[in-house]
Amino acid sequence: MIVLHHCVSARSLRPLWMLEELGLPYELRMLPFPPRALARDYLQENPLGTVPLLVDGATRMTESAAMCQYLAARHSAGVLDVPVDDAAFGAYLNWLHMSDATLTFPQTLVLRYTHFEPPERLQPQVAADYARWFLARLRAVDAALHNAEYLCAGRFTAADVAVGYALLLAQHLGLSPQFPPAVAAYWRRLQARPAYQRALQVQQQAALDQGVPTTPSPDIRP
Ligand SMILES: N[C@@H](CCC(=O)N[C@@H](CS)C(=O)NCC(=O)O)C(=O)O
Repeated sequence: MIVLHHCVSARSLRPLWMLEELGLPYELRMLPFPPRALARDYLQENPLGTVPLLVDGATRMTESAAMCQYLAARHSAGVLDVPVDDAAFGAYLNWLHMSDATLTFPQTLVLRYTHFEPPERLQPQVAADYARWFLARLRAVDAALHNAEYLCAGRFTAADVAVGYALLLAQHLGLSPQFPPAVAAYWRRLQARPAYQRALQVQQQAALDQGVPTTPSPDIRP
């Protein structure tokens, strides 16, 4: 049984959404955010203190985009993955990596320097610069969607889940009104997917059942 350690609407939503897309059995272990401070025992499971942590037998993973690739390749050959001999394989990997390295990363600086640091360490200029950085990087997503419904391979893949989470985070940060029209329409398409909606419901119910706050992690103000 796959075990996923998760905080509400943190990056661990990527593998949760994938698990729902694939209809796989899994156990969801909810943590308060940030686990590093509020669930110290979790450091024994993952010394980084971050979510997600995905455990599948002897496999332990701590990178959300890699989990999307792993689950797609191992559990949905030809459905949500793109095989190595497909012409879109390189684009698929590029989107998966871009989802976190280029699209989520600058937003974590916005979050940190707008909300998470103590008042004397807040950095409005850093936050504004990295919000602009993120919106500029969205141009690649916008260009890919001008003549396509999804990012690559002419169909919905794990890359759309990974990039979709970056759009959810942007929505929490108040950046979604600045999405270009094609990105806004794509984000609406992704949110309409039954598996995405199930993932949101499942995390809400699991948080209630496990006594963890239901506030989305990006909205928490320490
Ligand atoms: N690159 C990693 C980043 C993991 C990460 O930083 N997760 C955040 C939540 S979105 C976290 O756990 N932060 C808590 C902390 O840094 O203590 C991934 O994509 O999974």
